[in-house]
Amino acid sequence: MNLLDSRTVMGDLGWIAYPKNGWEEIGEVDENYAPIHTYQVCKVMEQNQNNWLLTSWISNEGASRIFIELKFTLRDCNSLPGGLGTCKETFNMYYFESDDEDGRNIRENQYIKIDTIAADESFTELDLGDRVMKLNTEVRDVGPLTKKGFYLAFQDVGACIALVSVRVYYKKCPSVIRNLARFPDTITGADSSQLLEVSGVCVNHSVTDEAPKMHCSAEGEWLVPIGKCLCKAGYEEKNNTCQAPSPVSSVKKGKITKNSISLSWQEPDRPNGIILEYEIKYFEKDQETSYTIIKSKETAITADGLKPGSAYVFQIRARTAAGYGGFSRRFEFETSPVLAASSDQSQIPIIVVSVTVGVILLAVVIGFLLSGSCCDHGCGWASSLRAVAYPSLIWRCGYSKAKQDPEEEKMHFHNGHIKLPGVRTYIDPHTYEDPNQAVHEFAKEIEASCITIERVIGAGEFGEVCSGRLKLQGKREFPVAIKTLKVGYTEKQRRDFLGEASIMGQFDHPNIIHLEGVVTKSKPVMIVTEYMENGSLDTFLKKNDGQFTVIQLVGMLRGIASGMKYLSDMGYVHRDLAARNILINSNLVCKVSDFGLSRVLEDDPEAAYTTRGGKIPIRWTAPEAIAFRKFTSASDVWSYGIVMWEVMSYGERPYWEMTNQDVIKAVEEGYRLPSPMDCPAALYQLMLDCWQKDRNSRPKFDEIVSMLDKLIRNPSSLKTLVNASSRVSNLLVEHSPVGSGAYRSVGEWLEAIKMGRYTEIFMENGYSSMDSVAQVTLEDLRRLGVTLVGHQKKIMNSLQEMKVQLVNGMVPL
Ligand code: ACK
Repeated sequence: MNLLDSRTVMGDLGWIAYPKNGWEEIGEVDENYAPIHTYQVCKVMEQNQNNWLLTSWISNEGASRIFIELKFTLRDCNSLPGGLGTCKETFNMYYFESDDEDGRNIRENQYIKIDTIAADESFTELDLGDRVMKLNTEVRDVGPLTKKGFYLAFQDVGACIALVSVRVYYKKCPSVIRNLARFPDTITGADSSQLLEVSGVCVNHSVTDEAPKMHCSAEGEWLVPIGKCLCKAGYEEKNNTCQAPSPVSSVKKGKITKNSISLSWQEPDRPNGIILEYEIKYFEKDQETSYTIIKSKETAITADGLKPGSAYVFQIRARTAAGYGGFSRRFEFETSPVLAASSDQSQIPIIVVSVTVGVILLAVVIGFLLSGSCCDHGCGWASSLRAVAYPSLIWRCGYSKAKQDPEEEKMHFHNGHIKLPGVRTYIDPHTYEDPNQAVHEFAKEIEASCITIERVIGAGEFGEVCSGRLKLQGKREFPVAIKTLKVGYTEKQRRDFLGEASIMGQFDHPNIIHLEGVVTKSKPVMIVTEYMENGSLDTFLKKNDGQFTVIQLVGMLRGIASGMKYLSDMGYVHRDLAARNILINSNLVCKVSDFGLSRVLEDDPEAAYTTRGGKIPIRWTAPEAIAFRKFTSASDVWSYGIVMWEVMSYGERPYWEMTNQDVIKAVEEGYRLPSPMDCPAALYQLMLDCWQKDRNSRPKFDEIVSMLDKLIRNPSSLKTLVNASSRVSNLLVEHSPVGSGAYRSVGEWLEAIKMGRYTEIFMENGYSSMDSVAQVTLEDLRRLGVTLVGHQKKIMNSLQEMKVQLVNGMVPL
């Protein structure tokens, strides 16, 4: 946000030059006759110059850190005949804070110096002949500011300068909507490393799921989104807003008997998405406190078990992916009176051709009628009869929820009470008799024609992984990832492949990969998920070695911990948590994925799992899970510690090239991975906590999330790094690249720290032996062209570490 831009001021700038014959404004105009406010001074031949140019008062509009961009040209003193003695090639910039414009007359010595400004490029008379203008741009920042505004001043002490433009601005994180929460325009903090925590406000028709927050960086970027809002029941998420499916407007009665009423209706006029199911609420007229809810995927139901000759009120609402729409108006229908109806047998279609078939059908109907009240009375003989009649149906009693039909479920309420299943827990698809039913319980079926496959992005366990686009009815096309099942699969492979979708489909969290649906009715069988632009985290970090701020890395770790907290709350143990199984999107949001290996955590806290012949990822797995297959959320926490280490070391392989057997032995003997380079001490401590031998002493995921939140809120707590000597003391096995013995060559050393790209430059500049390398300074690195700060740090830390090890007598250099 500009506070001043001298190029856009049409009239007088109102700046004052002192003395009057120092800085002078050149009255130039541009091609539109707008004034160009250029000030120049060129008293290079005269001694003791002290020329001031004072700006008018500039309001800081509440910003506490402001930036000043200067554009200027400067004459090269060497090109000035005879001027060398007095000629200068710099000028000074100052500021003075004041709440109002009264500060104008303060003395120059009350101004505070911001910096000496030098030119990157100066020009000579020759350049001018060729009309080459060498315009310099310099930016400085000032803060924290405590008053309402300030003046700037430019002091010339004998240079030949033309100040072409002055732009004063502050940075802000522009208002955005993220995860359905609106974050306001936020002026960045006063400190250049400060992150401001900003709370978001849920957009209309949405409610808080987890309090939405983001962090505004000093650079004006939003970082580390936390929490989210969800559209209220009946509203659907569309372009960062929530709009509801419209209510069902037309309901027709069908067949009516003394105990049942059949209804049908039409889809709402504006479904605003795909209708997943309908909810039909009904109750006996004037008995609203005791009602029944039926859920149906069809646009027709039969409400049975009703009283004869009684009026019933019905209301229907539709559900899309975002939730329920509003209920329809009330529709009232009446059952037939007792005398008017013949009997319940009237419902049995008389299509039987033999007495035997008729008897079976009758048994089915009796079973069906009795089942409506089964859960009210316990699951006695009625359910076993039902089980005989419908052997493939899942029959779940115990919480007032009965499946009447795969497409329909019914719940009874009294005085607003229903015995709901309690806390939502993960259901192991293996508990389903028919795995196909599990898939369709938790995953939407998508028609293959809605998917456009664009390109292959990788190979999965069961077939190719592609990127593409999904166009659902009433929704905009959006990018997706598509996992395919290769042709010629066995039934077991199909089941295992779709098993992942049955697991993923049960989760709904911003840090868990989101399942869009499955294609099972045509070939190839596919699993469609949200698209994560940056792919898997380990590859992404390796590709971007040293490129992120610590806060960005902690933001990634926070996301993973939050996703894992959600999974552990659901009683789900991942068992294969590793950076390769985390996906990262273009906003650097990390999501847990790969639910292939995982198993449910049963109610019994002592329950342990056996791997059904599956491989255990040794380097990521807790010792008790390796030794006696005790997989719990606490063993996931161990793996999380390894993921932290992978993230902080930009995708380094845990325990490097040690063999699995050596890793198991070292860990068992109490050895742990050393801190990654440049790792904040607080983060390394957290890793060590995750790697406690006693699994009960490890932090829980909710504690990890809170700890990371605290660090994000207070970034200065991340400034204390694990120092090189304490890193060395943790090197209990010889596995660090720099600790792995004397390097035979500079090339070998640079390769080991993944800086091999600089080998040639080192050699060309005379750093051909490890002895000469030991003398390298940061200045030398810059001179050699190692400009990336991350790379400079990596090389300097490695050198420092080698020196410490030398002192400790650990490694001969
Ligand atoms: O590192 P990558 O690019 O990210 O390569 C692997 C590859 O497919 C095989 O798993 C990529 N991948 C998997 N799921 C997704 C997804 N949802 N979005 C983007 N890339 C994905 C993964």
